[in-house]
Amino acid sequence: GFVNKVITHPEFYKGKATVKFIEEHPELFDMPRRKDSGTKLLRYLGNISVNGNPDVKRVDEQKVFRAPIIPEFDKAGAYPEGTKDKLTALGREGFVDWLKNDTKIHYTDTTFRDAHQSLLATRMRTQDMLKVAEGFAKNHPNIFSMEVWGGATFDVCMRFLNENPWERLKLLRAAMPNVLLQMLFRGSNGVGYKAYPDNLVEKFIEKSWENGMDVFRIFDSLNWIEAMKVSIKAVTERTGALAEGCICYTGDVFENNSKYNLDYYLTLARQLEDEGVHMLAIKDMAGLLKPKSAELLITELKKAVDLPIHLHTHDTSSIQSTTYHSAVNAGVDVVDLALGSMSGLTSQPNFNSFLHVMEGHERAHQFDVKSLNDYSNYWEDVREYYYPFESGLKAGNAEVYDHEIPGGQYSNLRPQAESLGLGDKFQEVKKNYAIVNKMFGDLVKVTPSSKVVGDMAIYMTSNNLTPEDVMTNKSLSFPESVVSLFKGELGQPAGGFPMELSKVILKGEKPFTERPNAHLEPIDFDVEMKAFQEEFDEYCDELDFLSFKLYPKVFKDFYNRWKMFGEVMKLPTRAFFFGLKENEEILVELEKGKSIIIKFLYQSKPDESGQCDVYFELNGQTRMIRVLDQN
Ligand code: 3PY
Ligand code: ZN
Repeated sequence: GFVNKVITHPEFYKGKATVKFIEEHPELFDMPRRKDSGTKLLRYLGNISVNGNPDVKRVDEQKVFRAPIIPEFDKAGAYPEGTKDKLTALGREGFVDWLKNDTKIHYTDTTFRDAHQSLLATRMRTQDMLKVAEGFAKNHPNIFSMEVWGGATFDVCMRFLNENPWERLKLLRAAMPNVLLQMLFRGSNGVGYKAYPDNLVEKFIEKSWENGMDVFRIFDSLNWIEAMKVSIKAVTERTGALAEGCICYTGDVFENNSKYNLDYYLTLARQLEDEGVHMLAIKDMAGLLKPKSAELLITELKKAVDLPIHLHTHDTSSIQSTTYHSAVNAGVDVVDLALGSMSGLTSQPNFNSFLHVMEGHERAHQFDVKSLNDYSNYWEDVREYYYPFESGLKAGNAEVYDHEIPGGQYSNLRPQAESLGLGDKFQEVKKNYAIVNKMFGDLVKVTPSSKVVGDMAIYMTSNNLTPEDVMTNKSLSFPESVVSLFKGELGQPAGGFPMELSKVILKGEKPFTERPNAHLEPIDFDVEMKAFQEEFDEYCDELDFLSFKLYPKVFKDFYNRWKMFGEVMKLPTRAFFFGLKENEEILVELEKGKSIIIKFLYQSKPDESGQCDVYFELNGQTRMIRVLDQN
């Protein structure tokens, strides 16, 4: 039946099929949803074992893995009271008052989101988080929040991990019911890279709240408050969650001549307060905030607004714990840290070590550091499975103050440059990044505006272009993202776009200055949901529909792989990325209390048509899967 349909398909048979084959011919895999999950996983493992995981570009056959040790916790015990319970008990205003009046410094743990987004290309799988989520929430209920969702994770879950991001949220919520869960939200760009219709943004926020989200950190990639209003209002009016209005930090607050001076930040903060946010975040995505600047900025913000202040940075320069120390002295309320082995460099500063910085400080907050070290050790071992996604950065770099590349982008840029054959021109890419920023009028650079600057820097590097070439060479066709930015599709930067360059890039087309979302038709949820269910079968719910509306192509591919391969999120991480070795056996828990044992026996050499027979044992029964060898 099914497998036969595939292997006799002319494209597949001729050996032309690639991984894309599956995505382009979903009709071949049309079958009832409840078809044996074990068989689907065998199909996945057979494919990975023969052809490798297409997302893993480099396999180290010598790599030795250690078994991560899950720190102990009281499995039967109740969850101790945490910040989520406090929010429920006090309500939003009461909670905010409590936070403002508490003299202790509070911590957000970014290990489950920004840390792996910035160090491991966002590839951390839900399973590795879930193994320690309950224990962490029970052992460290005094954490302010766990950043677990949003940013790039939504896209990457579907695109590369074959996971449903909503399922991740629900599972983490269930495992950590006592502490606040936090997400990063790109304002009118949602968890994507472009503007979405307002009512989609609103619905997304509503559903995120219903499924467990407590704190929405809302920013705009050009710090354009206009573009944040819909999201802020959605959180304050449609949910019981905390709206954290977020200002992105760039340049240096001491530079009075820059448009990003102290006044700029204070004005934005007041505007956000007027919009009704519950907390204020300063998001230092590139790690540019120096200790003295933090002291000035936090001190003045505290005077300007009556909101708790949450500070976020990246440790690219390697000195950002000193910045936090200054910020704590200046009265910041919460800072973002990552567990030791997932911290540093383009990630957040080291949680475990920072607790030692705070030893003896009047604002110290007691945490069990020994236990946090156990969690750090767990992540140290887990991180090894993700070695293909390591950026290769080895030490802090002071050049960040020149190029201002955000942490998450910096760790990605070298692999991106390498994939375009610019591996030995990485220094030039960084220089061009700074040059492009100047040409563009000095922008706030954070997803998605940072991507545009990066695209242009790579474009100029690969074509050997100078700024003069850009202005004078009429035949250049600029990257699509650059044209879109200048059209106004990501909103308006402080001071507007440079006019001359704008004319060159838009080649006469007129830009607009109103909100990009204002041009987008609202979604008719009833009508479109129906069409969606018809296309993707009735099991796809409204959450899947939101995924589809945000990322149509990514969702479709994800859905087709899910039909083909089933619940791959249940596979152990090593097997998911690297397949199984001969005689290797894994236990896969399909649902609570229902596990299967899969053993890889062997694979035949490919026959004339390129097919391999891959033999497994599934719960002791021998099973064979035919896989086309694409090597
Ligand atoms: C994101 O938008 O994903 C970011 O982390 C920006 O810093
Ligand atoms: Zn960040």
